[in-house]
Amino acid sequence: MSDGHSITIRSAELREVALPLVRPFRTSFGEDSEKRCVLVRVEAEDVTGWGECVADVEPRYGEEWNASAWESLATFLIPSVAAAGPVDTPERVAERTAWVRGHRMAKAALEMAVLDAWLRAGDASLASHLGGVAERVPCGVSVGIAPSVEAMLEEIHGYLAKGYRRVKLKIEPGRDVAVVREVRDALPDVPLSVDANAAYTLADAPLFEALDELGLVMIEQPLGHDDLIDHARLQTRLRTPICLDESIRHAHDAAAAIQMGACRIINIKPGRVGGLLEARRVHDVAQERDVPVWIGGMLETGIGRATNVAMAALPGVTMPGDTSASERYFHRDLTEPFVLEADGTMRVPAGPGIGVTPLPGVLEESTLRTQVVDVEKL
Ligand code: NPQ
Ligand code: MG
Repeated sequence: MSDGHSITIRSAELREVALPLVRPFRTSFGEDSEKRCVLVRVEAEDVTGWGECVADVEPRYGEEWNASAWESLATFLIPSVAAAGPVDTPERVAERTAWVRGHRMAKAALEMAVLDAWLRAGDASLASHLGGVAERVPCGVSVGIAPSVEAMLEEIHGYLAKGYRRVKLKIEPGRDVAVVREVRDALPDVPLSVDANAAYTLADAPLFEALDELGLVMIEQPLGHDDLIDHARLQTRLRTPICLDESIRHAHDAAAAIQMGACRIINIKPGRVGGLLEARRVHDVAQERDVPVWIGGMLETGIGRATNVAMAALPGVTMPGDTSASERYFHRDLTEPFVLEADGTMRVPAGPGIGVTPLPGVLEESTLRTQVVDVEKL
């Protein structure tokens, strides 16, 4: 895909930002009322690139957290990429950081920034570079665990009125079958799914057999975050497709999970698999095996949201993603807001690179700390 141009990274900057959420987001691993993440900015000759890391304050969803991402980027990842000379293709980022084991969220943020800069230098959009075919993508919405079913239903009705095409309910032990059944009874025809964020074990199979009666589109990551084999065992007992999220760390995991029957659907998150280019390989593996995929979400600001929406334009992405509008999470996004069209779709950014940049005022007001990584001195 390289069209022959290269960029040289002159400097890089890390920035931690905080944005208040419109409502607290509760999952089986905790509740957040603020989005906090690390941004990477790289400067090349005459282009700037931005990347966003999907790690959170604590390592609950995955093994990384904001401070670990910051440290791995400043100490190992940025120097490894910048000191090795011009970047003639964005694949170089993964190649030059492959010696660092793990830290996929941090690697993904750096790749995003370099890719953004490289694409801008070549005046190409991310969606077209990845092989995107859609100009608009269908969107779903993820609903946090609420204090009551009434509150949950009120929230869901609001999303349906806006046009969202699929509703995902977060579940946790004690707030699962009964809640989902009530929501299903109230909304018999709505495409509904659940996400357990790895909160159960195979001993809970009877609970999933009860959920199996509710006509769900999928059950996302019911079991261990690093498990495949128990998911395969559970899938044999269910008609509802299992969708894996946390368990898929790279394209090889995707191939293994599909082959052993651990899932029938995959949630792709570029941050979880170490970058957008690996995310495309997960997509390709699934597409070759006729397994549907969709693009997940990590409450990204407009920077990461733009790349999720670009990924969603790929031809194998056949289900609505958690690519919700900016207003579902933020009063004021870091970029121009992403909006949901009345038909429940979102426009894929078509401008160069990721297609968006932070709004200077919001960026300034949201910043908690910055660090310049002066790569000239390496
Ligand atoms: C999921 N996302 O699919 C994740 C989980 C999640 C939209 O359901 C801060 C950073 C808070 C990342 C909360 C959705 C988060 C987060 C939930 C990811 O499993
Ligand atoms: Mg999930």
